[in-house]
Amino acid sequence: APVIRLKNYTPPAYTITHVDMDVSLAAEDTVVTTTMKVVRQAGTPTSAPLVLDGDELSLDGLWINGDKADDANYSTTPVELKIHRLPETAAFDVTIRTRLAPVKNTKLMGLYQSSGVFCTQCEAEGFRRITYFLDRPDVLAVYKVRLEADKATCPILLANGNPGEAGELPDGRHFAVWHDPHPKPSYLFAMVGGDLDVLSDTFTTASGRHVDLNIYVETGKAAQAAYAMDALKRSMVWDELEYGCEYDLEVFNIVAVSDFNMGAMENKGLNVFNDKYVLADADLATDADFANIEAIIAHEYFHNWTGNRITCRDWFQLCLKEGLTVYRDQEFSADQRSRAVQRIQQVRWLKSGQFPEDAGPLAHPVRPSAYKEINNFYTATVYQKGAELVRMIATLIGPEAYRAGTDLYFERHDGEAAVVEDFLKCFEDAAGVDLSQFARWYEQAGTPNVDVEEEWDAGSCKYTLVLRQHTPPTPGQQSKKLVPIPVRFGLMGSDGSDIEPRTRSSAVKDDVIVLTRRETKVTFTGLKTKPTPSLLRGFSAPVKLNFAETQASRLFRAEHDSDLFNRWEALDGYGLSLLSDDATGGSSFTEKDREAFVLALCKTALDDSIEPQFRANALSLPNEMAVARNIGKNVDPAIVQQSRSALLKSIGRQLGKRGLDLMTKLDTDPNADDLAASGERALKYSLLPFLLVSGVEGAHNLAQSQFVQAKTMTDRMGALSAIVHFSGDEVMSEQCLEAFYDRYEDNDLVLNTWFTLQAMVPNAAGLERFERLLDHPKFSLNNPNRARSLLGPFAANNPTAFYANGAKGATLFAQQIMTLDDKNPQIAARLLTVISSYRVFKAPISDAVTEALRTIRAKEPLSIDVQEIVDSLLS
Ligand code: DPP
Ligand code: ZN
Repeated sequence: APVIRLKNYTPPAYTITHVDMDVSLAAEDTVVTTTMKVVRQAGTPTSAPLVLDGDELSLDGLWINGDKADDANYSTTPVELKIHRLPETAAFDVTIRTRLAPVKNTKLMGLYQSSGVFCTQCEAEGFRRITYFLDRPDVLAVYKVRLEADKATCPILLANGNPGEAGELPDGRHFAVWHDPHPKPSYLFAMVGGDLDVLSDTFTTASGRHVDLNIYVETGKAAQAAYAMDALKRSMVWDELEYGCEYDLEVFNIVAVSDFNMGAMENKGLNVFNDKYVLADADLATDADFANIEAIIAHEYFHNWTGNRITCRDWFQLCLKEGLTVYRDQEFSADQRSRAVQRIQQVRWLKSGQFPEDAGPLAHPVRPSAYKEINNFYTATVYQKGAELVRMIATLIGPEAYRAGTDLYFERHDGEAAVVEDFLKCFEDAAGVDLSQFARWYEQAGTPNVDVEEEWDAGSCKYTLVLRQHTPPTPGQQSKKLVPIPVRFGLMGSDGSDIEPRTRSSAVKDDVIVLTRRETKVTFTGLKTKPTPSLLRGFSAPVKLNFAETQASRLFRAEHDSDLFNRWEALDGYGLSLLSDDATGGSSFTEKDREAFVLALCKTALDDSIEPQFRANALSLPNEMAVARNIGKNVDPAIVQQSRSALLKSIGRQLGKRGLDLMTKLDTDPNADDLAASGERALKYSLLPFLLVSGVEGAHNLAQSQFVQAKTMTDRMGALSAIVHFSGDEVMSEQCLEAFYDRYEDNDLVLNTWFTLQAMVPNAAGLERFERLLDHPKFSLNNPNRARSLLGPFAANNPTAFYANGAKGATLFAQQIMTLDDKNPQIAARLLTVISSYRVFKAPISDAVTEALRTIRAKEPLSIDVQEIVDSLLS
């Protein structure tokens, strides 16, 4: 497969300004007739052929300016339609008729059916599976779409934009016309036809525009869309207030489908969602599910301006819309919920998903420079690190200049397909700063390290911080340049309060030290005693901070830091070092250090003056994979697990009856969108595992009664998960799993969580269970959510089971990936990336994975998607 390179970008020779589609929907034989107005671009000779993209299409007719094309004038290959002789006029019409079988489309790209509902997914390159087209994001057209279908099975017919004419047709068919006035790239095209229920509402924009809001769901489930609707309205208000962005059509439609490759898709005026991110009520969804729904509804809505009104010139610029939109949804969630807790969760995700990517064989810059299959680049790096880059810009220039920069971006580039440079230029112009060094963050892969040393001169009362940056090499990028790193900081006095820092250093602006050089030295004066530094507050840059701080100082910060994020970070970092030291037989921690950590953690857990959701996060110790990656090489998963269990037990014993009492006290309101109640539930179920593993008297009974009397899914899942993983009582575990299954057997979304929970059962028993679940009648590779629910967590986060029995799990996993590759290569490739840290494990284990990867590589045919990932993982 060819490698596509950023440096080879050329503007299109022709563009398409108008598209008029007529689609007659049928499962086996959909007919699509598309008339496009083609415009020859300046400099293109009239002899230049028009080359349109296509993928698995069957061409059924071709007309130029309404005349049937002569066979000699065009040719097709599996990936294109080339029209040789064209009218000499600057603009002309091309009409193409294609025939599709949506029911056979297992790749879920283009037009397909999900539980009988016709729907589309066109990002990145799915539109070319519907018609031949200039399927690239820098070709923007106005679309009119006429849909027709059988009225009984498809009473609802939707496309982008505003609704137009609709009516009856003979033979029980009907039609609907949709018109989208905003020019858009083809990846934002969408259409839907099916029998769906709807939850409707309205919204009035700041300037008084009336908007109809509709969320379409499987019949009988409209009530489950209520929280999504509420989140949508809050998103619309927030975007007006925070970014001055108003909605721009008469309707905003969302359709939830059960088979979907991504989380959701921001098609103009017609978002299509994985139903996992729409459907919820207290009995069916956990508090975490609600939070995800809120974030993803907001994310897709925010794309209306950052992605749709201003789109990307080419797919290398994906971060331009995704990094910015993730940052926007993160800030939205922070405003709706607890900012500190949101930040903790974002950083957890960054460190567990993006840092490993940046440190391993799949490392790539936020703006990659080459790819084979663009679907492989919807990554944590493009999304999460991309968001961190926008956050750093906001930190470096301040909130007012940041807002001025985004205002300028919307004003200057509305209606355009832009590049990262355009975006940065807006902040340069608005803030009067030079971001040329900052631009390196977009080009350079790898997580920068910041090594910190401190010096205290008691005689002159001077305290100096020395910060040095270096970025380790990544595949294909050996030497790294210096990047600007904003380190938000504070100096803490001996009573724990912040001291006003006094320095003449030009690297310091307010509470941020900006590292632009290899080494930055900052001296603070006027201090009576040596301060305790709190560095990288709020995780102000996506870097790895190495500071040889004493354990005592860490605990001091955990207790007193005015930055709540850093209080969490201090505990988390302590736990990670302690577990890594234990698992490698190290001697950095004394028994006293260990006790001190256990005491500090319990104190935090039991401290009613701190918000419960924060305490829950503090109690969630680094998982086995985090410890394994931190150790970095030669890891034995069994030993990591033993260390972790031992620590869990110590903490549980220390919590003891006080932990149990606290749990009992946290008897919360079942109202799922009450944030205070959800915080209390989070704390409650983060305590339970400790109490169970350490055998605190009464914990076993409490777990069981919590499960039986559960008032919400959070209660039910919290109790079930603790019972299965920590009670050691197999009989009770099986009974509860069965009861859960009986109750939710017919609810696919809930059943996914039942698979996920069991995919995390450790050791050989977990491997056996995994094998049994692969054969379970409800397991299927056809539904992406179901495939992910079992394969993902097993391969990503359950090392003792995955690598048990000579890494048999790796072999089983490889077989599933190969089967999936024939159906849905995009999902197969994505699932495969979760094992990218396999090389941290000791040789027999990593060798077995290499073997499994070679087996996949030898498969024929093998999709480009999977091939590209396997090649990287093996390199
Ligand atoms: N739908 C995906 C997202 O919103 C890709 N654009 O991130
Ligand atoms: Zn997005």
